[in-house]
Amino acid sequence: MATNDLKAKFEQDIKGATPKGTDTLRGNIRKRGSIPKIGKISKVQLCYFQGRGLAEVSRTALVQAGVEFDDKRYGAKMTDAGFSKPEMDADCAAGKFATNLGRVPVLNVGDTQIGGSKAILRFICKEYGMNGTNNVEAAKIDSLCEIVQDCSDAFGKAEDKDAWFSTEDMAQGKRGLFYYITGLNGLVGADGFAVGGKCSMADCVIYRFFGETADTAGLFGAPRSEPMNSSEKTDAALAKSAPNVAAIVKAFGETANMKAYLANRGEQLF
Ligand SMILES: N[C@@H](CCC(=O)N[C@@H](CS)C(=O)NCC(=O)O)C(=O)O
Repeated sequence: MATNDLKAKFEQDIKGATPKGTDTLRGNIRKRGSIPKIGKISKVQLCYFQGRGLAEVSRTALVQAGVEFDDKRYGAKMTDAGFSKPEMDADCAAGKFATNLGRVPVLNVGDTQIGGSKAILRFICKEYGMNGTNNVEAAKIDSLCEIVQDCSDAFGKAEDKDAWFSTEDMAQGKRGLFYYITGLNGLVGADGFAVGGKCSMADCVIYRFFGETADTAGLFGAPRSEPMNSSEKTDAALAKSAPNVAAIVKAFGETANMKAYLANRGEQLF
């Protein structure tokens, strides 16, 4: 079937209409509990705003896995009356985000709507081979993602952001970036991948937190967005104390898929 026909079929499916021939496919999805890989067109749609926020890490997971997906992005702007997002509101009223309580991100996979940024990321990584090759690797990946989350939470709470980058104090209550990245460095691979010598959810999460930068429209803050508000300081800290983590960030951003995605990502609202 020609690519355009497949795309039209996909769009009809997303709208709820069932084109001829999809019943067997849907039957197969139910039986296998899995997404069909139909050549280069997969029936995957990720809905979020025209910004990075809670969806970007899942977008990059799909990108690294080579999954062609409908990257549905809703516009939004700040007005005197508040946050305005009419298209998203209309789709919300139509029940399109019910599984995330009317919020985004939502992932549509065939007939299934998956709500919640973390559930979406985990699903994508399990479905597309980015969650390790056994339960032990999966647990390591999970653990690394949690450590990055701990680091992110601690950065958010740190009152002195300069001390965050400089302190080497390891005592509870006094820890800064150094504590997290030296520990993380010892847990990840030295080959540019966090676990198992291949790209996994942990690499996606590490890149999102330590590597992701963008010039944005600044809808929710500064237009220039950098890891922990400073690529320079983050890169210097990784180079000094966490070369394995630095190598993961570099390798992740330099894949052909990521380069193509970033070149075409377009303007970000935030
Ligand atoms: N825990 C949820 C939070 C979802 C959430 O707060 N989404 C925001 C965008 S970042 C949203 O849809 N806000 C619009 C609204 O609540 O109407 C997740 O991780 O998906």
